[in-house]
Amino acid sequence: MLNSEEIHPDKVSGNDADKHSLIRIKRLTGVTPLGSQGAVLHGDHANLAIIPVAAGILRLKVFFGGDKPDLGTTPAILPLTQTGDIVLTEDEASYTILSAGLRTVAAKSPFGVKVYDDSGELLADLLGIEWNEKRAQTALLAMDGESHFYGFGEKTGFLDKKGERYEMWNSDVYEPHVPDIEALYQSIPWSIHFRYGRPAYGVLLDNPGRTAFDMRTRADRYQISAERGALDLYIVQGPTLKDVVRNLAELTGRTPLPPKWAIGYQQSRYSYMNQEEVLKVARTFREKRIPCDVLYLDIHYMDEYRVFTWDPVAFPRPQEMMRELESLGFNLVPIVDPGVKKDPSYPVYREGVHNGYFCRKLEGEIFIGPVWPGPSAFPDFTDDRAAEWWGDLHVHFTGNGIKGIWNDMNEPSVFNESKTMDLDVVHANNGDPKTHGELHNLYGMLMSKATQEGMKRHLNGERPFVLTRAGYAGIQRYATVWTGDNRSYWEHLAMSIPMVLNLGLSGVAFAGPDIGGFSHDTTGELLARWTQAGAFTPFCRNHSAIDTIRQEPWLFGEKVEDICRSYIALRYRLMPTLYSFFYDTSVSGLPIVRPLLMEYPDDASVYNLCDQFLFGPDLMIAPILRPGTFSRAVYLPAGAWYDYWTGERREGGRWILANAPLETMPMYVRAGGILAEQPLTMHACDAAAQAGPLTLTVYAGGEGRFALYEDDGLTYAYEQGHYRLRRFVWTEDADGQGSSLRCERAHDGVTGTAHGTAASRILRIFVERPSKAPSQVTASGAALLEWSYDAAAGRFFAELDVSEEDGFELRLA
Ligand code: MIG
Repeated sequence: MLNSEEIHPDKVSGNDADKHSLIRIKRLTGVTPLGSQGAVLHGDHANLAIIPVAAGILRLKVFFGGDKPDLGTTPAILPLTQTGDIVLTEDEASYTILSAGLRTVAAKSPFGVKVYDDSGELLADLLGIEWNEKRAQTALLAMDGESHFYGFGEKTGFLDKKGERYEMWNSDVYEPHVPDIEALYQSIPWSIHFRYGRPAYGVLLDNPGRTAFDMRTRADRYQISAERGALDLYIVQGPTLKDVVRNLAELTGRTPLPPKWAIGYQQSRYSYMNQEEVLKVARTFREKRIPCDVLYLDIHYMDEYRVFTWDPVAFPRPQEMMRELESLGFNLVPIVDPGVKKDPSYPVYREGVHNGYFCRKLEGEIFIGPVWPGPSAFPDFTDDRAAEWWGDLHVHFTGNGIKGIWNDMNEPSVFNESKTMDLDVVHANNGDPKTHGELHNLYGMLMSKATQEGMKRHLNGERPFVLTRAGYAGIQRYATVWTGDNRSYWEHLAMSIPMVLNLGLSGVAFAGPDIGGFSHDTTGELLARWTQAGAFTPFCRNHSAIDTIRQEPWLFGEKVEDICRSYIALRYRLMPTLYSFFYDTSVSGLPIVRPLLMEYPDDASVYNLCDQFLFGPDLMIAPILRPGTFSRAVYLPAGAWYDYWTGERREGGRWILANAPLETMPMYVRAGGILAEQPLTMHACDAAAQAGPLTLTVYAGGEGRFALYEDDGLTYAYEQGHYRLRRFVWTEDADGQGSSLRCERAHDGVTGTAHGTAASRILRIFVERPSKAPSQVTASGAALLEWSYDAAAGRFFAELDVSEEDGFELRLA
């Protein structure tokens, strides 16, 4: 414990900037064109390469000495090929580079770079580049009183990061979810600069060493700095927030479609201690009819924490356990840490040493650091040979029917003073050796990449699931992210929302916190409220720490159990909607859960609103975030909204007071919203869900769009076109006399039931509050089996047989 001595006046040091003399580019002295790649601007002390890499994406890389920059990237960046011409011109005061979507003007003296979009609006305004004698470099970018900041991956605090400073250095700090923590498990060096009425843009710093984003120190500029290695920036054009995030996806990729079971509810505990306990938890879920898809094995399943082993006493017959789990419809996801026990009789260690797969010092000595198994070696995932070896070790799991892996401690976390690997370890890096200090933030992502690719090699065409704690930009291509060791605090329930929203704005759509909280003891009320909110985070897992109260949903009395059951069930009923959102993010890169600002970028009141969020574009989730609280203020943006529970119509553009007894989490659907539901099942891949009728609910009062995506939920057959995409469009006649729901089959590659989706399906359609009581209802392209209108509720219902049709139109008049 610290006491007040911590703030002793003698301890307060001066500002770092005073201690170092800073050098900066003052003026430009010349230019070297790089042909179709871009150009190099020569400064008085350093050079700046300006490389348009894709439409609307500009790379700016500072380098010292020579004419040619090293244009290699980290694996975060996808291979991009610039299209279109680059035109370089010079006048007395500046150099101008025209490229697809952008105009970049570099002023000669004093030096500065302004990046404009093709409508002539100023995006990034780079005021300067400076560095100290150790060549720690900083880019200074203009901001003003109207600036707001988003992104930064996994960070604590509120949605808008203005006035904050963050470090990017993957860190395992226990219980780190406090506002002043600057570095967490994930490092996504990415900021979005947003101002109302101005085009938004983002900046990615592709440097996996220690970097920082400072929106705190100066009022008129924000600073992006790299302690070592290159200042390698990507300016990403908007103009809207959505465009910025879509363009980021061009650069760092999208979340591939997960297996459907991985988007179901998941239950974990540090640890389920033995085989019998695992099965008991599984059976209890089924007995209690609480839907659940996945159970987790934390570190106790291993033989003295040796990775790729089973504890022979606690887990004597894993195959038998897996068979029962499978028959109950569960998947099992075991934890895999990177540390390999230093034990000369342990095959994994021996193989790793023998083949040179472990991280080493320059002199050849293997880096050994203490983690759970005691002194351990760490695979060098920067070496493709080692990564492939590691990936193939997972046959240990796939051979037992395991399809998902949980990567923990992969910052990497080491139980020593620096809390991580020695910085002078030299990673092989496929022939381009670099120190751990230079590559630190890549370690976790490369572990998950090796894991995902290895699992994929051994799953016979099924999609693997990988969950990770550490990551870098691009992690979404390989793994789902959970936010690490939060606590069972109401404050952490509240904080999990902006955290997941900013992860989504950083390219990581598939993320979520430990529902109920990891450390500290939850209460029934907290678990009920957290499960309500958690039912709508893309990743939905209840997890808790050793030595805390157990946290399965049935342990806090009937009322809490009922609440957990009904919200988890709601997630399962909405599975067609959720899965379609996962499809959408896999092609667009847009997040599944969104801050209101993303959908209402002109609304001045939502720039930091993060105690409510949108699930997809139309469904507003307003969780209760405090104990003993049974109502809350909810902001409804302009337009009409429907109370999900009562159907009551509310006018937006205002705050309302929502009623929220413990069993109710306020939810609202935008007028024009369309939600797809299926019959309740106990796990996501249950065939009953595919066979049962699909229900679409249209909330009238505005134009609506929804794309329904279906496939087998399990394999890569969709890559060969075995999926079905239907676009629903709801329109209303201007005179209020009629409306229609059109369905267009955008893709119909599913043939028969072979790929999991039956070709013929009954569609049940509800329309909440059509503008008038329909008297004439017709369908073309589908058989109208029946229809009715409940005048009291203002609800229209129709049942259609949409088998074998290219599309249909349902018309209400
Ligand atoms: O706390 O493996 O964040 O989810 O249960 C140290 C045990 C190690 C940290 C993870 C947590 C997991 C725990 N691990």
